[in-house]
Amino acid sequence: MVIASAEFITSAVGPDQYPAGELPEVAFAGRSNVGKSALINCMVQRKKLVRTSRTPGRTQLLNFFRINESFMFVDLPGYGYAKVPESLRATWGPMVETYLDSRKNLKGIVQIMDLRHPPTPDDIGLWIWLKEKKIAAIPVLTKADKLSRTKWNPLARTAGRILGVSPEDFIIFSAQTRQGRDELLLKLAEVLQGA
Ligand SMILES: Nc1nc2c(ncn2[C@@H]2O[C@H](COP(=O)(O)OP(=O)(O)OP(=O)(O)O)[C@@H](O)[C@H]2O)c(=O)[nH]1
Ligand SMILES: [Mg+2]
Repeated sequence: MVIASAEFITSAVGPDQYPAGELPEVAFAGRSNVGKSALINCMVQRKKLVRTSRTPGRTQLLNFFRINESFMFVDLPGYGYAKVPESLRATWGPMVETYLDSRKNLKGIVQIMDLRHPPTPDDIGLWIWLKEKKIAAIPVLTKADKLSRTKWNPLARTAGRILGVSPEDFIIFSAQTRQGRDELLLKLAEVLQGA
């Protein structure tokens, strides 16, 4: 799959604001600041399609991007960041859960975790929840450029033990070096075709 075009469509909180139409969607989920928005920018090869930030909690709404005029990427707000205001934390859960639970267009989730750290309780919770809901999930371990290659496989094995995933099922990724980009494109094409 080649990504030839990408455009921001809309931000949404609730279902009445989700874009109309039948285009299939893949959503990107993970802890706040893990690199979801940077990963999307890397996939579409645009530096600033999606806003990224050193400060966790940058993405606060569901953001929809139309790709190749034929499917959507949805950037989800991150979870597990304690310092977001209580008011926001109270809306995060319902906002993302309602989306994951009700969105007919949703074909799968890219679950993004930090290669450097073992999956957090929130990561494990989301992973189990997606399995229970039978939502296709692609596990990605990102920020690989921050570690030497020799550390990648041992860390993938640890993450695999924690999530119950075989280590080679992880895509080891870096938005900086584009490590894993081609592999993720292949998986995305599979998920979008409902394979
Ligand atoms: N070195 C390196 N830095 C990364 C990578 N991915 C993201 N970052 C940095 O990590 C920070 C957070 O990235 P974002 O993409 O904004 O993270 P996010 O998951 O969208 O965060 P929220 O929107 O707050 O949930 C930024 O400073 C990015 O530049 C990566 O693969 N390698
Ligand atoms: Mg973001």
